[in-house]
Amino acid sequence: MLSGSRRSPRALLSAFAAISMLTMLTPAATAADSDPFPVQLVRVNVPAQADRDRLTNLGLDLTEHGGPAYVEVVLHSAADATRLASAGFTWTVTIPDLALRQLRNNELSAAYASATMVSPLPSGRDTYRTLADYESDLRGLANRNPSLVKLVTLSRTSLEGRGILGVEISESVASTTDGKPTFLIMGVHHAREWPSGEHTIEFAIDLVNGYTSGNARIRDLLANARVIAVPIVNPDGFDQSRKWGDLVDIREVDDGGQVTILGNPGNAYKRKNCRVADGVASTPPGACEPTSPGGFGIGIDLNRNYGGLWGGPGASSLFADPTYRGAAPFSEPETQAVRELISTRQVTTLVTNHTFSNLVLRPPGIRSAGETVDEAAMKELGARMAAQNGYRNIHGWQLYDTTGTTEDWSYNATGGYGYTFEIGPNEFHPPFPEVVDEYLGAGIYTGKGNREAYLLALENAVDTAHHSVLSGRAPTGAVLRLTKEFTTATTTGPGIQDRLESTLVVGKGNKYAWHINPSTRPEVMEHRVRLLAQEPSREETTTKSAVVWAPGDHVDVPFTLTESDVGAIRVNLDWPTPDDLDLVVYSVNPDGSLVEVGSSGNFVAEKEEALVELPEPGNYVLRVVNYASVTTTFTTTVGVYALVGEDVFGGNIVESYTLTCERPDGTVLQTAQVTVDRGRTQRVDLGECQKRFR
Ligand code: 0X9
Ligand code: ZN
Repeated sequence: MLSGSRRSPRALLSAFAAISMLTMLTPAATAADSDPFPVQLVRVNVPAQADRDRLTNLGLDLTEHGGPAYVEVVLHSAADATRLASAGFTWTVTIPDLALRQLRNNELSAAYASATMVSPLPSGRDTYRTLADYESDLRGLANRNPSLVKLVTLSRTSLEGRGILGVEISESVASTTDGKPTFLIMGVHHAREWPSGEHTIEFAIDLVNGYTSGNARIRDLLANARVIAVPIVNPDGFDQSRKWGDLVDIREVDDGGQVTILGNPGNAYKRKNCRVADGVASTPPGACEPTSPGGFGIGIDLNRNYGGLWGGPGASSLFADPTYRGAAPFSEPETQAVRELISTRQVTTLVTNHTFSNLVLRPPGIRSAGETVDEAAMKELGARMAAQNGYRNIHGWQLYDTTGTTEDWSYNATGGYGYTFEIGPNEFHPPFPEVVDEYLGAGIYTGKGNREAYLLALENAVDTAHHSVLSGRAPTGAVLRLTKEFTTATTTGPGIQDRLESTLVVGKGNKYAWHINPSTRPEVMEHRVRLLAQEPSREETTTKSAVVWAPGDHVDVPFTLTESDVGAIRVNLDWPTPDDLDLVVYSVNPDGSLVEVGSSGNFVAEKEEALVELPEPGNYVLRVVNYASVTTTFTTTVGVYALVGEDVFGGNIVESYTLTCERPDGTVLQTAQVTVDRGRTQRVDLGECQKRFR
């Protein structure tokens, strides 16, 4: 038990570290005889962006954990190591044996559980849930709170026939007339990322507890929003990973007192779903059990299977690869289920939880897509969330390109803000105390953590500055239906047909208010598919050395853009010390005055990069500001990127919804085309409908 101590669970954890060290020091055979290669986590050196891109294309199991010059990768077999070495990469080992690590983590989790009666989590739990635990907790929450919580069963079942379950939470949850915006939070697209499910369900329980106990902030949020929490998007994969996570804890002690691990990690580190082969519609019993080291080959990477930009960089076309994108966009029932959920609700903000690397990621997922039209607002919310958990606030692509991810589709198709959280510093499913600390915050984040970050995301979902509202007069009892059909661009293939359709029943008083996403999609608003070339057509590098300066001083580097019709210039700033320089890009007016056209993102301990889209030919100044650095040398590199791809919207930069007003039997009484911008309320009175409705 915590015995009233205010020590964080992680402090408790270190008390048990000594115990686990004994286990670690005991020489141990760790893998099945047939494959002596221990599944391991390694840190691969990628000094340049080109190396990073090359690594992304090797088909290895990349983690989201990386830094300026490395990416961490799971090696599942000797063949993986050979693949890496043959491509000329070097690496250091971070976790030499993930099976041993699993064993140690299980011990630490068990020690925490036996020392804890009730954890400080909203549920009080002190161990990772199994799939059955998730199901009974979700059902229990709904059963105990019928006016506040509704069980949600997504429209498709998994390949092994499991339901994909969630809860919807809102004051008067059964109402069909309130027009509230939806906040969606999800976990476990990737089987092994257990904390992502825990945080999702704990947030749901937190909201229910807060509402029930009269927390004013939470009551206000649930009066104005619907929250949908889907902790396990990939139930088949999770069930394998969670089960093998326990099974790996099979060991025996030989005569010499040495510990031998009998199992390899099995599917404990499985990532994908349980599709056994493309076109095989369901997974026979047992077919998802591990057949290769780590059980890794089977399945589709659900976070590469969404339609947006599907089939592009950062996703594999090979079935056995960890980031296999699937046979077609939305080929998997799990992503179809999420698609249908988002397409039928007005999800104004979503968080999709993953592990690990302490990141808050925002669109776009691919570097060549430039910046989104909502960059300023999404960066700002990202920064506020990151201030709660200490994570870095960056774009999805900043560690490696990805396509076909959840927000690649959801943000582009609906305009709802979307974030990927990469929870935790070191590993996919750490000892349980870390789950507690990441949720509630520890150290300087005590009382904040992901709990507070999610609350900020939920506040954003209800903030009318960030979505749109339709309101007006319409007959009580009529069904309002809002639809939009369009083609979502994929990278490979002709694109997919999307249809958004949601409904609202008009409540008392012959009036309605409906919180929705803006009618014009972000990329249309920005008048593009504006894709930049992958490689620069020209690069100009300038190195300054023997710079004498103090914090606050700056050095200007001139640059002239001679080319016209350029897609973007990308300015990178590099220097040898791990401290902070800033970068601002100005264009120079004919009279010599400067206009700021770009600046680097404010991420800590990262090298700086600024993007100037559609730059005019002319003179520029790259201003290097010594924010807090001891370096006396730095290098600027300007890449000139051509515009590739065409403007598929044909100059049309406004999209509308079709709004119909119907009798409950579906008879359409009035149809209107409705255009509404983000941050605006549009009045639409449905007088014709009112006249004909009875
Ligand atoms: O690669 C992924 O799918 C995510 N990382 S993980 O280690 N959890 O697998 C990161 C996706 C980030 N990119 C976007 N969301 N665009
Ligand atoms: Zn993930």
